[in-house]
Amino acid sequence: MNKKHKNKAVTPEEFTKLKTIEPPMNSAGFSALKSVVTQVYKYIKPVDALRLSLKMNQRKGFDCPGCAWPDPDDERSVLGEYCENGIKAIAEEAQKQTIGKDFFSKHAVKELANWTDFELGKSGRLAEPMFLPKGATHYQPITWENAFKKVASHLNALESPNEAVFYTSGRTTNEAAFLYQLFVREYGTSNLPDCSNMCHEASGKALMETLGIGKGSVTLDDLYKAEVVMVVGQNPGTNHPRMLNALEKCKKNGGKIISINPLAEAGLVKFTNPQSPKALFTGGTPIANVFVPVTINGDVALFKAILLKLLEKEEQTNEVFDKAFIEKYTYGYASFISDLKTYSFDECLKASGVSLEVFKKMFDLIVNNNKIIICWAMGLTQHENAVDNIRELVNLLLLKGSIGKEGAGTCPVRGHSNVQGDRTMGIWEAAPQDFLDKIEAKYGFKPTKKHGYSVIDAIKAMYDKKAMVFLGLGGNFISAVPDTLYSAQALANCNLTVHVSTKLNRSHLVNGKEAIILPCLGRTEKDFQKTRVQVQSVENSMGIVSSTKGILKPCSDKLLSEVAVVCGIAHETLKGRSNVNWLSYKDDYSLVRNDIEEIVSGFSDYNKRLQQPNGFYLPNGARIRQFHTKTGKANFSLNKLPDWQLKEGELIMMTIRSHDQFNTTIYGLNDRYRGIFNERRIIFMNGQDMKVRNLDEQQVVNLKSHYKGTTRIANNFKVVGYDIPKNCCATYFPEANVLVPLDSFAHTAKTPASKSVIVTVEIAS
Ligand SMILES: Nc1nc2c(c(=O)[nH]1)N[C@H]1C(S)=C(S)[C@@H](COP(=O)(O)OP(=O)(O)OC[C@H]3O[C@@H](n4cnc5c(=O)[nH]c(N)nc54)[C@H](O)[C@@H]3O)O[C@H]1N2
Ligand SMILES: Nc1nc2c(c(=O)[nH]1)N[C@H]1C(S)=C(S)[C@@H](COP(=O)(O)OP(=O)(O)OC[C@H]3O[C@@H](n4cnc5c(=O)[nH]c(N)nc54)[C@H](O)[C@@H]3O)O[C@H]1N2
Ligand SMILES: [Mo]
Repeated sequence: MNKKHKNKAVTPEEFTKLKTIEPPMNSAGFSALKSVVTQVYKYIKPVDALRLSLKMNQRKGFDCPGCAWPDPDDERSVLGEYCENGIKAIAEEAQKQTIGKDFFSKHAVKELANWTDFELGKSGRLAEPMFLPKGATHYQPITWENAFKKVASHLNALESPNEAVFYTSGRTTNEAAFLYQLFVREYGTSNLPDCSNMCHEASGKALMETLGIGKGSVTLDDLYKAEVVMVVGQNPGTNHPRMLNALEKCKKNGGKIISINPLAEAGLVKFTNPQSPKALFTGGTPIANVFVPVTINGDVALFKAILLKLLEKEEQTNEVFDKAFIEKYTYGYASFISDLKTYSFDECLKASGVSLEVFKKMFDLIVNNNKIIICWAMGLTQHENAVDNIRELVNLLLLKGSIGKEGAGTCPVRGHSNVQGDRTMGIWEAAPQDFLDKIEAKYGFKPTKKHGYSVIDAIKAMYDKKAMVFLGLGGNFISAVPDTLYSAQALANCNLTVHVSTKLNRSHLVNGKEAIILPCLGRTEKDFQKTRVQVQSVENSMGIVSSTKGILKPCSDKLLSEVAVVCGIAHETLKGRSNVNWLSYKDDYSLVRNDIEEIVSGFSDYNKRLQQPNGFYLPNGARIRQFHTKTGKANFSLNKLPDWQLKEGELIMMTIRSHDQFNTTIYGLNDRYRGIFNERRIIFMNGQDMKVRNLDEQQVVNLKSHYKGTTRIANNFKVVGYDIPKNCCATYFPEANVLVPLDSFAHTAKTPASKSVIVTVEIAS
């Protein structure tokens, strides 16, 4: 048992007063508009709200700081290319209330640690740099200059640069990300863990190996033209609402949508486009033609069942596979087929938890069409066999020749608005050698070849005191990572923890011996530097790079941009031994882009092309059937059925997002589309599973996770009966992260398996 790490303040356990209703089956529409208005007026002035929504995701506007869904190249809605949750993201960032020295002198760190994430977020925008000295109870103000000196002196005091960890969250722009990784490499390490490690790392690994590029292959236009779109392990109604517009367009063009998910997520079942007044009154379009309620982690089994039936049909009719494509572009077909034949359809279907009737409906769409797109997100990537999940769906696309042609391909739907761009810029603990060689050629220092720590390795290193300084560029490390109590100890073991942030969060309160908060500008704010208001750039989920420029006056005059913070730390740390003129970049970001152009392929004429109204597409081999793999072809892969089994009394648990949160930022306590109000400490359970355990609605239970002989406990959750497959249950991230074992992660990708946690449920005494 993990008693050693018991620390209640890391995760407050109180209830807030749950109310439930039958989940509504449609999303967006009037309720979304109402929710937007309430959220916005809570925080910002109506005139700012209007200005922001008109500029959001518009050409020459700012990129929504929410998700990474792309903007249409052609018609952008005049109402603003926004969604309910995008508006919530900007309202959260653009709020006028600020917190600084008065707030921190009033509230001790220990007191704040007892606040919920919702309460922490509501307190306001961080307004000035703060420092927590060793042994102090309260944060106190520090000047920027002294803050940089403090960070530099800690970094320079380490025995090896590998004793420092440099985390990045995916909101960081290309310019800041490029400079940050350059600083870290010149400082001497490649310890660059990022939120991608917990997100689409498994997609990157699987796609690189099979198709030669770690990104998706489709464009928005492909989505409009697809015959079938499979949405697997993704909840777009909440997490990528503008994707529903694209799916709606696809359907209007005759396309069919399949949702593969343990939950009938509202946005996929019925959707009312808030940008279409007519739809508001008519009730809108149902999105999914077939809903396939797969069991948690039953996807490899389901895909194998599909592949087996496709093979059977192919052998009967000779019309199912795209043989010309397979012959010309792929590798490993014969061994793939002979491996597939070792599985039984009945066993695979049983393991997937899907009925034959639903399977047939889904299968008919797949077998009869050849332009197939598969979209996926965390429901596939956060399992131990996550890489297999994705390789298996690639097998399906390859058999159908559904890659590198119009209306077909891979669509891993990214999370943070620039998470894909950060990786392109070199935020990568395992960056390829040719990238490092280019850095050496340009800047004249030799970046270490040694791979650095990913998120899981960084936590272990800090726990074992092999890393002593933690710096986070954005994000909320302690709430995002698995195994909260172990990870809290890891951070507490550090000499210094530093966060560059816009909002107060738990990572500022679960700190090292000394701690610093560096407040920075958000996307919506004007970034005025010496030469002019600066433009920055981001890359969306479909590999399009575009500009972003804030429009509001910053909420405090003591904020610096992320670029300025990185340059400040780099200058102070590497003083006298740097080959880079760090301070020059912060006056004029176009200079950063000139450097990026030389180092990162696909960015020629960066400054010029950024001025194009829709930005520019990065090269994408898979999109044009050029597969840059070891074999030079698209590779079939052999994947096993996962071998986990539940013991008596155990359930498999996924940790998911509610409708009112952006990752660890909690906008509110409701999850409207699932009929949940005013509570986050809940566990969704199947009625039969409740019955055998004698559990009633709203019964208070404690959860225990079981992994390789170790038990982790999270107390006080209320049971909510829900339409979820038997033996499956769901809780919210980050409240349930205490239960996610640090050692349970995707093989080869190390994505924490936070969607397949094995738990037991016990009545609280
Ligand atoms: N408003 C808002 N937008 C966001 C975010 C946010 O928190 N709020 N987060 C952003 C980020 S960083 C990311 S990565 C994305 C996340 O976007 P999603 O991946 O949609 O987010 P999750 O809530 O984790 O949802 C996972 C979905 O997978 C399903 N699922 C879970 N396990 C399985 C499984 O084993 N098989 C299948 N087939 N399905 C499964 C769940 O029922 C759920 O519908 O959204 C981004 N956008
Ligand atoms: N159990 C479980 N755990 C998960 C997941 C899950 O599904 N289940 N999902 C995982 C995924 S997909 C992800 S991506 C991670 C997310 O992990 P993170 O990216 O680390 O977390 P966020 O909650 O997005 O970070 C929010 C904080 O970022 C700061 N911030 C916001 N905007 C800006 C900005 O413009 N600049 C700077 N410098 N700071 C800013 C604010 O201070 C805010 O408190 O969590 C992972 N953890
Ligand atoms: Mo993510």
